[in-house]
Amino acid sequence: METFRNVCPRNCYGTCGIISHVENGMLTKVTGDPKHGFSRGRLCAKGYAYTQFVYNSYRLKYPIIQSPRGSGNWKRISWDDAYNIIAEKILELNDRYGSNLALSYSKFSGNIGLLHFATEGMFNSFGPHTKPFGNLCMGTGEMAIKTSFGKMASPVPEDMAEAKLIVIWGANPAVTNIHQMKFIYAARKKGAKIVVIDPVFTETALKADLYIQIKPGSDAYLSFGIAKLLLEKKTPEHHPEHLNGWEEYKNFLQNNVDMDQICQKTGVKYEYIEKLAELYHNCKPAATWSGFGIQRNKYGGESVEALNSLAALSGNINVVKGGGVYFAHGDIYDFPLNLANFPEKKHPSISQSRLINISNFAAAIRELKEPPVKFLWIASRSPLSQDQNFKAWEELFQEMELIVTVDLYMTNAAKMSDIILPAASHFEEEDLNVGYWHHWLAINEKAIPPYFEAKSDLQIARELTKRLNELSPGFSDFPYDLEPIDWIKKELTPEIKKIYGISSYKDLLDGPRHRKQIETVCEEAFSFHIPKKWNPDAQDKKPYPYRLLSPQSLLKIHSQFSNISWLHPELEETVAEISKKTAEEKDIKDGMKVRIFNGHGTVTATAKINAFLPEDVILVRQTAKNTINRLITTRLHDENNPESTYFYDSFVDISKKEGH
Ligand SMILES: Nc1nc2c(c(=O)[nH]1)N[C@H]1C(S)=C(S)[C@@H](COP(=O)(O)OP(=O)(O)OC[C@H]3O[C@@H](n4cnc5c(=O)[nH]c(N)nc54)[C@H](O)[C@@H]3O)O[C@H]1N2
Ligand SMILES: Nc1nc2c(c(=O)[nH]1)N[C@H]1C(S)=C(S)[C@@H](COP(=O)(O)OP(=O)(O)OC[C@H]3O[C@@H](n4cnc5c(=O)[nH]c(N)nc54)[C@H](O)[C@@H]3O)O[C@H]1N2
Ligand code: SF4
Ligand SMILES: [Mo]
Repeated sequence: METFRNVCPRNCYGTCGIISHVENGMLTKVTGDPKHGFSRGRLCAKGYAYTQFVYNSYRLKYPIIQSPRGSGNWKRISWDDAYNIIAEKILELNDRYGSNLALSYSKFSGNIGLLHFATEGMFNSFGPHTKPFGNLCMGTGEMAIKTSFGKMASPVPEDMAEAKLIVIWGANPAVTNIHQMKFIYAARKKGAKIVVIDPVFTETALKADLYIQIKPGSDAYLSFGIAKLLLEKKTPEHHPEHLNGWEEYKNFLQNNVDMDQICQKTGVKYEYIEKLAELYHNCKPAATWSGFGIQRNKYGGESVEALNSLAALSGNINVVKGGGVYFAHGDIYDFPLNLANFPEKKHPSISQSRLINISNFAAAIRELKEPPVKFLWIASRSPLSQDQNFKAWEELFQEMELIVTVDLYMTNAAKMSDIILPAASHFEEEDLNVGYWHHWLAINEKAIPPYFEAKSDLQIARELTKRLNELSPGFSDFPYDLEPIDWIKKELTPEIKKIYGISSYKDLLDGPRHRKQIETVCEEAFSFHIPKKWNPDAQDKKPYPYRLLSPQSLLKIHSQFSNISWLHPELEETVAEISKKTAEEKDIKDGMKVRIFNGHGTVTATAKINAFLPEDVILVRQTAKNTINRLITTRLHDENNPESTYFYDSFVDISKKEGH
């Protein structure tokens, strides 16, 4: 039996260290890496199910092609044939339009290892193309953190154990970040108070000392209310006059913030706001956790900025271990990211790629002319379960001349592709991983041979660019001779080695390494911001009566893991949680089949009455198949802004299904 070090590369707070146990080339067991200081030898249930994720009858084994598109009439082809068909189409489009602007890709977070930027690197090596930008998950919060602090930084999450107050705004770590719970419990053991602010009474709320049910999108109001009460206490420490923007912020709190309006806007009783102000006043250090949930609506940026200001006013800007604003950090940007930043090949007349906002990808691509996009590559992405605006996607698919999906499993989008290439799992390839929550760097070793004919995204990029160059010399300047380990070494520059205290990648084979110098925020660079448009009297227009909240679920990462029978022994059904009042008004009983609908379509679900749910909220967890995202279409404020998608700003109606 041999063991290897792996890293869970899912888009998850954990980025856990894994020890894989291998016998005769087979992965027989996975355990947590005890040397990983955040996950500390543990995985979540999904992590422990990795053997079934790797060896699974639903996993894609060979390149396949279907004709006609969407028919399900799949045929196995060789890698050689797949590369030829793809390369010929790329070259033909280049001939037709005189550039590669007709080529685009949709890639997001299936595997967030550094070598998975091979897709971006491959497209850059073609020269100007049509390129997504932004981050549909945390773009809004990232911008807000940078606005307040001048940079992205987030404290060491293990230090949360030292906080005396932990206020979790719109995160549900008992589901989405289970390892963090041990640091939260450790803090509580030492006397810390835990507060959860969420419209939904979540699994995390259940563990809290104080749960505050807030109206979605109103976190900025609540934090201004708390700040106003702190200001009125007149303790000198709550008058940080030395911080940028203080006077304006103070005047705003004094003159524009009305506590009755705050209670009305947030749905939170005055006594609870007072209680929160007391806690922020008395307990230091205080950890303010800006969850990703608060920034999935159009007030998200303002909410995150307002929480940053509250942390500053309460004297909690990262000065004491355990305190500060927790959101996510940008450690990854310290790496050269040689694949993501692979220089774009020069084109004689086109200076750069066309940029498309990932939060409006399908609709924006469809509007492009001269040339239109005709070739789509989908990798690490499940748009027809995770994105919004399905109608635009479905129309986009019609307009493409070739769609290639690289994935481990048959996703909804893969079903609409012409060619599917089977992707390797992280046990079958090398990689280098940094997370966005904790500050550990880890190497991912190749532990087992690829499953049937699966290949890593990097291997595919190497082989396809090579084929392109054979057919059209000089088409791509991708260095296809470089092996994965070469790319790993290239990431470990002298500065990176210093930051992590290593001398070579080999040190990582002994265990993950923690960053030596943690990027911190400082008071000098901080500035208070007040909302640009402040109009508490304004009423939000609701095109349909219920707000649809569709957060993450425990036993999946977005659309992934739904085929793992250890986790999902039965076919996943879509469950719509509704309030008692909604149930009465619509004459819906527990377990009944219901229709949830809006102008974008209808999704059927099974009703579940949730006695704690706000009356105007319907809660549906994401499912891979009968996906609720069909009902989600949100607008961007501004095409050029890398804001997240406002998944939680969608409105629906509900009725019982005929026959009930
Ligand atoms: N098990 C599991 N873990 C995951 C994932 C997964 O799919 N499954 N996904 C990973 C990824 S990519 C991400 S981005 C993270 C996300 O994980 P979290 O940061 O926990 O974010 P969400 O699950 O989107 O939402 C958290 C909570 O925000 C609440 N919420 C919604 N709107 C508001 C609001 O306006 N104000 C407040 N205060 N609360 C609100 C929701 O009810 C929800 O309970 O989880 C990661 N971890
Ligand atoms: N309604 C609603 N929708 C949401 C959200 C929400 O809260 N509510 N959350 C949003 C958020 S926070 C996020 S992060 C996005 C996630 O959106 P996606 O990144 O599209 O999510 P996944 O479902 O994880 O899909 C990733 C795909 O990559 C594949 N994959 C895994 N590893 C590899 C690999 O090595 N190579 C290749 N080529 N493919 C691989 C997986 O099998 C899977 O099909 O979803 C968003 N969508
Ligand atoms: S899904 Fe998240 S918590 Fe589970 S093993 Fe992977 S990184 Fe760790
Ligand atoms: Mo995400």
